[in-house]
Amino acid sequence: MKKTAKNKVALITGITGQDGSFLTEFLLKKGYEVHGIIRRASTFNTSRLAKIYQDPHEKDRKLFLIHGDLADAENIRKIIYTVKPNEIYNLGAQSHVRVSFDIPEYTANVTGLGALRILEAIKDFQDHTGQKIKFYQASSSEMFGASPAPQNETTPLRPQSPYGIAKVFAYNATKLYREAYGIFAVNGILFNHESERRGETFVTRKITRAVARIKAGLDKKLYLGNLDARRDWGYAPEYMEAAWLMMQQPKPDDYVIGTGETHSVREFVELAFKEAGLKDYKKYIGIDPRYYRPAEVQNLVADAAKAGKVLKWKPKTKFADLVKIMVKADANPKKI
Ligand code: NAP
Ligand code: F7E
Repeated sequence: MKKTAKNKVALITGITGQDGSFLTEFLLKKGYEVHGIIRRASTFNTSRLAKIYQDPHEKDRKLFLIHGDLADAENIRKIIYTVKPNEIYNLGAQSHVRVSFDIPEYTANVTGLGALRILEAIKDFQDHTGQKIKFYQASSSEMFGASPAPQNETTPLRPQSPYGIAKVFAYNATKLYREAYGIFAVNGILFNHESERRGETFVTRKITRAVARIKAGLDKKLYLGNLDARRDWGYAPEYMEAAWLMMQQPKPDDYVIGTGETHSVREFVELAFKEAGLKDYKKYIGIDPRYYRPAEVQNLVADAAKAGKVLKWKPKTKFADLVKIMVKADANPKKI
């Protein structure tokens, strides 16, 4: 029987993250059965899934959460053999660039080797069962590192962080398993994408939360690092649609996804404060060198022409609207 979206099964690593939650909503709407790997934590870590959570006792459930970890090959293999997914989206990672300088080995293990563990399990599964599994790797513009902008699928990879190096490893493993074993494996090379669900220590969300707290009188200052770094910032839900589109193509390939616009951290700060009605942003900003990185990626700008042509994907949310969405969502903070 040919699988339509209505009876397809997806397995997502990193389901509790920003992207995982948007992708899950998107796939459930399409009729997929979605299985997500979550890490055991001493506190609830599924808050981003609250809206779509389904109780294990519900009949005709479409969302299933399973404990696991990308560092545990045996567990990953067991999950793949049990779930028998049609599509795997590998979004799980130690995804913070600054933190990767503090825990480089852990980052390499989870962000780099994690992808290899899944690819190996897919290879074995396909050999033993004859059933095909498609694989999506969450590759990153951070892999381009020091390569001048704009960056596309042919730009040399010159990573500037342990995170970037780990992503290059996973990217190359994905390409190799596609070329050597014929696995349908794609790299989505996504530039920075943000949302109201962005982790609180990434710069955009750190700024929009601080703006709200300063406005409410809960904080006086926001401490940041390099204000001159430039990023190509888009809106996360749109990027997850692009990931899905890559998996629906007749042939596996790699695609750059981004807006083609670049803005500095300083511009983001200025606009976010202005959006909240706080005019002189400089009054509220302090520079703390602890947020500098031993090596920095100065400028990222996506050339996403291939995705436009092949996937018919175009970004919809522009920079100013993204800032607006995030400032609005963080308004009225609770006192903590
Ligand atoms: P995120 O919010 O930091 O989410 C990361 C996810 O990975 C979380 O669900 C986290 O679980 C999980 N995870 C961390 N360590 C794990 C481990 N050892 N085993 C299993 N799962 C683990 O990241 P995101 O922004 O959604 O990004 C999704 C993916 O895209 C990541 O691979 C990231 O590197 C990549 N990427 C992101 C961007 C971007 O701008 N957002 C751009 C390019 C690529 P917990 O909730 O338990 O921590
Ligand atoms: O930093 C500068 C910082 O941590 C953006 C991840 O999703 O996108 C993300 O990585 C810029 C950098 O994101 C602070 O130096 C200044 O130049 O928000 P960020 P990132 O490093 O670009 C890529 C594509 C990914 O793949 C990653 O997973 O902002 N910056 N002051 C600061 N950054 C932070 N975090 N905190 C500051 O106080």
